[in-house]
Amino acid sequence: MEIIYERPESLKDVRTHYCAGCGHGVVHRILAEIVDELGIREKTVVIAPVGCAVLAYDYFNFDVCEAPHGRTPAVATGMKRVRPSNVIISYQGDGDLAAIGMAEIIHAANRGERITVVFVNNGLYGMTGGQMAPTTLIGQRTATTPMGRDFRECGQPIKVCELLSQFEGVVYAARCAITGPGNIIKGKKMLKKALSIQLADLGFSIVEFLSACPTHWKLTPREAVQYIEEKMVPCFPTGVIKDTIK
Ligand SMILES: Cc1ncc(C[n+]2csc(CCOP(=O)(O)OP(=O)(O)O)c2C)c(N)n1
Repeated sequence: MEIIYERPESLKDVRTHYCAGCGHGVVHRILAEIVDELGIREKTVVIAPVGCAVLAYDYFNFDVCEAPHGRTPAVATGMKRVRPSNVIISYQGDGDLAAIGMAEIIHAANRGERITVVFVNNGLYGMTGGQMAPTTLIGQRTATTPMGRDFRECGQPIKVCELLSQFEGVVYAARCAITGPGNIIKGKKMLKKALSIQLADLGFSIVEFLSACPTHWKLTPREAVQYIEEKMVPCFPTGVIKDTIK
């Protein structure tokens, strides 16, 4: 019999708390598949954020460590330096990474910490009720920008991968959109490369996932995918932004 579907060993057989259409579940699945494929389950540690992925330890079948809001790069740094043969993944939302944790990520990237960052960008604070994040689009309505984000009041959306690419310590930065099987497979390839870079001890790597939050975008899951393609991708172009290991 040909097996066409199997749950990765790195993913527990439990229901998640994620809303219908949320991208976190897809990112978990991709990451679990890669960890299985690379045979690194016994040495992988995800540093989980404060945000909707806070319960990641319930879903991954490998070690997960919790960090205060925005501080996963600091915890990841400590763990990687103490246990360099482990694979350390800093898993972060956009509020976590680009708002409260911006200083952490900038300095970890600048130091070229040998960690991999999984950056799930859904354009707002999901867990706390859909407030504006640094990545919120101009004109996007959120709980704290009910009239839409205004540049003069709130600045422009911050392009994290482009920003971090300026640091020499960053060897790989790429962005993909969770908008269908083709793009999800592209994202998986990016993340596999990022983790391979860490395994080869080459430097800091980050993969950004443009990810839906139908609940706070007030869209159906299908409309949310369209929103990513039509609104997010023009602002946050997908593809490899920096790759020094070609
Ligand atoms: C020090 C601190 N400040 C604020 C909060 C409240 N808080 C919890 S999650 C969150 C935002 C999470 O948004 P994001 O990182 O974008 O992740 P998402 O939930 O969208 O996946 C905030 C502000 C907190 N837990 N700790």
